[in-house]
Amino acid sequence: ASSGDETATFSMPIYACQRRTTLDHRNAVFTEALSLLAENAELSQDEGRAVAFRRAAATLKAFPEPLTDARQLRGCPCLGQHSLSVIQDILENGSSREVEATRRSERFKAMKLLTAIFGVGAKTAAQWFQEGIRNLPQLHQSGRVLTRAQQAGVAHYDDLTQSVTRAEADTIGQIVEEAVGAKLPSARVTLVGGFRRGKLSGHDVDFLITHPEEGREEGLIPKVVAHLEARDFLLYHKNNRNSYTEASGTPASTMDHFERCFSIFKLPMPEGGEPHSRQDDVALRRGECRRWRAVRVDLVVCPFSQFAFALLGWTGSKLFERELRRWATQQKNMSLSSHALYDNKQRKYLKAATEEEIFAHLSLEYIPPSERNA
Ligand code: 8DG
Ligand code: MN
Ligand code: MN
Repeated sequence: ASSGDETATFSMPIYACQRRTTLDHRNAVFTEALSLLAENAELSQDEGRAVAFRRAAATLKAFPEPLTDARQLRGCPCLGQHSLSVIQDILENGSSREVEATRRSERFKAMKLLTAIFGVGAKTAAQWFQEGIRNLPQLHQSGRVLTRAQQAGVAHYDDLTQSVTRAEADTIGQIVEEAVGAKLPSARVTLVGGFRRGKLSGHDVDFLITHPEEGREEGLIPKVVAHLEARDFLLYHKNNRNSYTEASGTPASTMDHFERCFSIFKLPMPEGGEPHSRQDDVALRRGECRRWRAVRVDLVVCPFSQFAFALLGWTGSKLFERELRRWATQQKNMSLSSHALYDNKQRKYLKAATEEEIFAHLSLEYIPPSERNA
């Protein structure tokens, strides 16, 4: 293709689930800018815009070389006018005016701070912002009645806004395995979420639990929670019972129906370890020594026959998951969830024991977890 210019064009597949996206890539300046706009759209509950920016960011994460000229992007999918103008602005001026204005805006800062409270979503934060609440002291002064989750979120705010390390995730993994093993021997615990994708830190730790004899896993969460509570490992938990039936499994949906527990762990810290948070500094100045920190942990239990689907669904990234479901619906006339894959044409469920089999059912090349960082 010699059209008279020297920039090579890459052909990039449209869906993020057709691409290999590793954690390290060449265009962080651009992906961070677009991700901030996506986050802002999410905080404004503008889902359509948020997804558009997420997809644009994902395209740049998969772009194989540093971007120096917008013409390099010809043939790349999911780059709308708005995203392209942000990219152009950064190429010309080193930063995007819109992004920097958003980053500095009072609303964005307050919404980020408020939604960082565990149990507070964009809707609640927007309501509080409307009422003039901008930070934790103002939230306290307002006398708002908080849910039990939000109370825990406020109490452990500093710890929970500090990222979790891989080492901490592994320690929690041992605690969870011990508890699960005590209640249901030969149950399997798998680390999922960002850590399974190779991330070195995360906002929480996610575990998927199953047992090779289907049915044995039923009702496991309350038992494991009781075991953890007796050993003083839990600061907060909320259990959900399994509500899945094949009828509720289709159509493809983001929310699943597994038995699960959203929790805050009380993680013992190594003696004499480095202080982790501002709460530590305060404690240390008071001459106290902090022996633990709070960490968000998600526990999910699935029946063995749904394990591959649950594993795929809980490994993420969120955009990769969304793109898988979009591919299934638009290209295959199938419905994918964390429970099952339904073929609308054959009118039947397609079984799978491994993630590889699910990709094969979807006629997609297998993408390993470390390359699902879209
Ligand atoms: P992070 O914690 O390091 O920030 O990143 P992450 O591990 O990728 O994000 P996450 O918010 O912990 O979510 C991990 C995966 O779990 C993600 O792909 C989406 C999935 N997930 C939830 N909630 C639900 C849910 O209710 N249903 C289903 N099917 N998946 C969910 O987080
Ligand atoms: Mn996670
Ligand atoms: Mn999670």
